[in-house]
Amino acid sequence: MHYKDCQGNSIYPDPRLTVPMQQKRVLAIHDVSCFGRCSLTVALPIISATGSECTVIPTAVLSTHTGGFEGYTYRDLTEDILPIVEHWKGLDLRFDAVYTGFLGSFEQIGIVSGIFDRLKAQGTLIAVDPVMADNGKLYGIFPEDFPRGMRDLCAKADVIMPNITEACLMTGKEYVEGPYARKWIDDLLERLSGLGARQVILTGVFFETGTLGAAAHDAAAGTTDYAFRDLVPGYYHGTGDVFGSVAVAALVNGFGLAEANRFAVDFTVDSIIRSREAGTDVRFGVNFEAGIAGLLRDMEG
Ligand code: PXL
Repeated sequence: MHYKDCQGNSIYPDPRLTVPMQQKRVLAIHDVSCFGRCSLTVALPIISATGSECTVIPTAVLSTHTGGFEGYTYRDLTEDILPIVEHWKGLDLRFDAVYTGFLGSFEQIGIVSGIFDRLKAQGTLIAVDPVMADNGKLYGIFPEDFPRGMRDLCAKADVIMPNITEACLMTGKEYVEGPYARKWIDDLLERLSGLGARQVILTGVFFETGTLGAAAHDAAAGTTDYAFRDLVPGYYHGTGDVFGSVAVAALVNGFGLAEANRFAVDFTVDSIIRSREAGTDVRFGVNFEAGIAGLLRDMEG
């Protein structure tokens, strides 16, 4: 991985070390959608493959994700979440990151918020993807005031990763379709930072038709960096989770916000291209698996 000292010199592998550097541990709190690559079936392989231990709390088990399938099963696991964390008490577990995505109810948001308080230690990165909306619309399964719950959860995070729709819903800015003016994106990033998180990665950004990417804003450093690729037409499910998982994996491996954003954009777009070329049903998620070896090589630099 990419360990550097304050002068930017590589310190791994460090010849002075007789034991390997401490492995990072990430807690991923998402649902298990059994089919349709998203949430934990994406986060677990990506975070593990990039060298971190990936501990999980499944919040629900669904036969598929809710985007475009009829008649899916939904086993809510809200009651199991706190007992899982309680059981860990005696194990003295420390987490380098806690990463949350799709949460099914206000109650789950409240429980996860309490878990942040319990598990946050020095050096724990709290990463929240407020999964709830896209293309200007809140997903039909959520009540209209759900953005308020996600906004409160984002206030407790170190890094948040909304798309433009989610960002607008949480900040009260009117949603518009792109291409966006730079000032419009700057204002949205400011509003998002105002929710409380130090770092913001905003997806779905484009200034010119035919491109698409994400903005990485660090409020403390006063920086905004962009990563763009050519637009691949079509709407592919699960790509937000692919994106978020790579960004979290990069951040825990010591990359900066702008680099994490670049890794996430490139990995997600390459996965979309593979699935598009294969003609895969867009509900089935994207072929990220074929990109994992390359991601690992790129992160090892
Ligand atoms: O990819 C986000 C996601 C995760 N989990 C479930 C979903 C969705 C998006 O629709 O339905 C269950």
